[in-house]
Amino acid sequence: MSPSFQDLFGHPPEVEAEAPGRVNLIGEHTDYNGGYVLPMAIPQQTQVALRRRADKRVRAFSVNTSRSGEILEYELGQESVGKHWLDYVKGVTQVLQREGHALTGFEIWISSEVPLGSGLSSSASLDVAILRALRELFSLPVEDVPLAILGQKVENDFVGAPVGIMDPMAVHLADQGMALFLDTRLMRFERVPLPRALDPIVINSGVAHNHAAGDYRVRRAECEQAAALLGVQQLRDLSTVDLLRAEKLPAPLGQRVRHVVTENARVLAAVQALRSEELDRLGNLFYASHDSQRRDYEVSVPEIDLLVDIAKEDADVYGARLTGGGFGGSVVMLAKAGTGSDAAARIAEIYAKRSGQRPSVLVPQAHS
Ligand code: GAF
Repeated sequence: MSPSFQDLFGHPPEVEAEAPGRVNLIGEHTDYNGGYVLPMAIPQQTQVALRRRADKRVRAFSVNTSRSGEILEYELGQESVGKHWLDYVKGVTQVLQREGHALTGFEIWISSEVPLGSGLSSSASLDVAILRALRELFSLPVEDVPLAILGQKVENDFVGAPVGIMDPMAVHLADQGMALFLDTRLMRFERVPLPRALDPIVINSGVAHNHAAGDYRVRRAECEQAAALLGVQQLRDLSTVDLLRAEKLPAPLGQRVRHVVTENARVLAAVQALRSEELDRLGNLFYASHDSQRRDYEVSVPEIDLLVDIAKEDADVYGARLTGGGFGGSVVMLAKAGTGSDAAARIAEIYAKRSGQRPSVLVPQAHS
């Protein structure tokens, strides 16, 4: 059994907080282009427990990496990147202090059920859980959207992952059974209920990704370059009529633009399809999104394509697509209500046999 806060530190915590992982239903690689996204929370959570100290020392323990009770330490104001889970704690304390928030040291216990490197936002879930706990512990005057922005800063400015705003917004503000329709430029959001006729399924391919690594950064840079060449601030400013112009850009910029522009349109169409419960249409949007990620944005891998292809053959599935940053991770699927668990088990079994990978199935609770 893993040690509790009391076992490790000899007293109970003062504050406990949690934050879920997320699955993005549709709207991939649109957030850093000022576009639309449609994530929802998953039941898997990151939990943290904290207690203040009188000095500047932070003493941290993670159930996921150390069952033997090893506590890692650092001094507030002396945060340095270690390419380690402790970076998320250090990143949060550095970002908060730089924003002028007064902290003292603390003890922190962390436990996460969100699988790492699975495209389900394990890191944003950790950032937001720590931010929520510190906000409560030190009564910090931080509102909800600014808290999500701080989560993004931890990733961008400290960890060095050039991610967009979707994940911290999703894990902080999305609800289970409700999609969070977010306009990332205007930072306006709306919660859209999932039809009762749908079971969302998530299957983790078993192929891990890492966003601090090169490919995500390259895609982001390609989008910025394309926007500059087309004379717009962000690719959000383009519509389908601009695609002819985009085709004349040096390869592969045209196809990157095509993905972002068509994906933004698919998010808007998906929100309509959710509201009108047009489930076949929604499923087709999922498949179209996957094709666009596979051919135009080139963020898929053969294992993920295999999962989507197997889903296409399943009579209970409306649609399937790669979710999250890509280069591995998970597939999100929409199945007929009541069939989700069985369909997921079936698809995962075929996939395991054909790929040699060890998939894991997560079936988010569809309705609140
Ligand atoms: C990752 C990033 F963290 C998000 O900001 C987003 O860009 C996503 O990849 C792709 O849609 O999850």
